[in-house]
Order: sequence, then C-alpha cells, then structure tokens
Amino acid sequence: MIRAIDSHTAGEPTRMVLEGGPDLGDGSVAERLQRLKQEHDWLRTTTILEPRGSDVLVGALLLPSYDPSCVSGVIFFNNFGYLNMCGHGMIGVAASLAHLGRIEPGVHRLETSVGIVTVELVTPQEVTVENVPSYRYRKDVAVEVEGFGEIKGDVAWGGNWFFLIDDAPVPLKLDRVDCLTDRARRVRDALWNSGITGEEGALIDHLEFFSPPEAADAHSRNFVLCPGNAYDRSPCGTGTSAKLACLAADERWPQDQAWIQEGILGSRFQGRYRIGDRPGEIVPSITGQAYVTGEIVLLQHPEDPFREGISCRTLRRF
Ligand code: PYC
Repeated sequence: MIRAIDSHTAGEPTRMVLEGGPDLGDGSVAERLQRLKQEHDWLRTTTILEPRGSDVLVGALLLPSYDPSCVSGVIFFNNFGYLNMCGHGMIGVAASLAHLGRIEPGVHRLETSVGIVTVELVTPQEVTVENVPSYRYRKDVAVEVEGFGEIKGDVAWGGNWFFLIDDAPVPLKLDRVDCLTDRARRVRDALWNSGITGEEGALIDHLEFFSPPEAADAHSRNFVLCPGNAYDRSPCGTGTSAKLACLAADERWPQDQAWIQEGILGSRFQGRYRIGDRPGEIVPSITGQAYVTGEIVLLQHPEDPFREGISCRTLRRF
C-alpha cells in the first residue's frame, strides 16, 4: 500500500509519496537515490506508470534527510527515470506538506540528490523555491537536425540539464503540442547522436523552446519537453532557472528583478536570481502556486500482472 498526496503546480502534477516506499538505509539523498534506482525501481513504476499513474506525473518520495537542518529529503522521478531537482515538484511538495500540517508558513530546507534547496511557504498554496546554483555551460551550440537543418541553442544547468532554443518553430499553443513534442524530440535525439552533452558528459534530457509571451506583463513563454516525452504543463522550475542563468550570462536581466515566465498553458512562474558564489553561477528563486488535488492510497494485488505498472518489463510477464 502506497500513501500519497497529489497536487498540481501551474497545471503540472506531483505525487508525493508518504508511506509504502522501501527502506533505503542511510546516507545522503544522492546515495539513497542510487539504491532506489538499482534495487527498488518498482516504487517509481508502480506510482507513476499506468494504470495507477500517467506519463505526465512527477513523483516525489519523502525520506528522512541526512542533513539535520532539513525538514525532509526528496527524490524526484517520472515515467522515464529519476530527476535531479524539480521546481514545480518542490512547490507541490511544500504545498502538500502544508496540507498535512507538517510545515508552517516560513522558510524550510529540503535535501535533494543535487543539493539543499530552501522553500518559503508564503501561503498554503504559494511557494518560493530557492533552487540549487545554476549556470550556462555553452552558448550558441549548433546541432544538425534531420529534416530541419542546423538549430542553435544554449546548454544550461538549472537542477536538470537543458537545451534552450530561443525561436520556437511553431506558436507555443496548446493545440500545437504534438508538433512541438515531435520537434523537441528530434532536437534532443540529434543532441544525443552528436555527442552534445552537459558538463562531464551529462545527458541533456530537457528541451526548451521560447517565444514572446501572450500576457502583456510577462517576459517570455516556453514549451518544455521532459525526459519520457511528456511536456511540462507548468513553466518548469528548473527550466526557468536555466533560462535565468542564460539571461544573467548575457547580461540581459539584472539580479533581484522579477522575470515572469509563462508556460504552454499560460500559467506562470515568477523567477529572480542572485549572484552565486562561483564565477558564472546564479542562485535562482522560483515562485508558483500549487493546489492539493487528492489524498490517495495505491493498492497492489499480488495477482495483478500490472501491480508494478505497465512497462516493457511488466509486459514480459505475458
Ligand atoms: O519544474 O523543474 C520542473 C520540472 C522538471 C520536470 C518537470 N517539471
């Protein structure tokens, strides 16, 4: 039995797992993530994949933090595997913890596999996440995409690795998501095939297109393709962090000033940054709203062939 709280942040869902996960032993969140991945991937597949979940869901496993200053540790995952950080997910976690009465308005620290982030619970729904330090790794990287020619973008870290393309190939509208998804997948595959990576060979697994915003008071609109091929319904917290890192590197946006990022639904995050400790690094903060949508219990009948979700692995049982 898995107990979870469901929420959505700017339209993007998060399932925060409270109970029913495996014993991952001691160590940092990064070490326990490796144990979860290698020995207990069933938790991810059961929680996220159909028939109990969907490709759009992001999971957040709560676990005791290693660092005593943190209220909790969190491991994020989705239909494809494990995420390093997740901005919309962290906003959803904070709103879900508030819903359970586990945190009060104020500032709290949470441990992820890539570092400690702070969340400020402004109201039970409004949360500001101070993300891990972010930076642009490479500017104007050209990649040859079959059928579409050369496409240029920046490679940046915002808690996940992103390829950011300034000119969206088609309008960033909900009725164009099939085309956007297809185009983004082709660019991502081309990056992989050309050996273009993040720092130290890290896989670039998020793709981001930008266009001017629709709302007069916003600064930009985006479409984000996540690993696993679902698009982010929110403006993507780590993606907005990567965007701010590029803007800061180009001196196109000053620190401490609010950047309004619209997502594909028109829902928004407000981003800001301060200069980080290391050259070229910024520390982004992302503000958004999350709403709790359910308190759920997932059941697994021992004879259910899909008790661990529908995947190539479970299909081999037939
Ligand atoms: O908000 O950082 C984010 C995110 C990553 C993948 C889906 N959402």
